[in-house]
Amino acid sequence: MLRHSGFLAVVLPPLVAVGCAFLVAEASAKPVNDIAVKDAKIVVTGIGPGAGYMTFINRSKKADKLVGAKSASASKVMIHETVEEDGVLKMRHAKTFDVPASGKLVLKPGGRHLMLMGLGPKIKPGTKLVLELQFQNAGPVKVTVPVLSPAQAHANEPEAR
Ligand SMILES: [Cu+2]
Repeated sequence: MLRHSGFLAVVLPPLVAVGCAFLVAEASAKPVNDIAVKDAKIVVTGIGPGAGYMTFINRSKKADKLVGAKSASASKVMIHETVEEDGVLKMRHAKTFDVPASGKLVLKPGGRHLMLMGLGPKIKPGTKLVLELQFQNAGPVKVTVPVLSPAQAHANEPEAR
């Protein structure tokens, strides 16, 4: 019994020290950003560009803007909004998306979204890609986003559950 507790006293302090060092390294590697990205997905059909949908949550009391996006997996990531013209829904290029102060912006089918051009053949349902979003105030935010087929994306929508 005495030997046992002696053993613990010797072994535990180094473990605790290693644990703390690890936590500190983790915290400094991941700075808290004012913009959080939730429910992100890229939908691909196999032909044409992929579409990116997600929710931006602004934790800051200052309004922000998405000013650009890029990915090593796409030749270009465009910022698109959907507008109705003569009863027809059309996509058009938007320069920025506003993210309200202490609020959120939802990118969804039929609304604002990202368009990923020139995705390589490796990007297919079941894979993931890294998207780098550039915000005016919050700076760059990197997210790893799952790639889904339209059927998988539909099954994930809350209203379909
Ligand atoms: Cu589009």
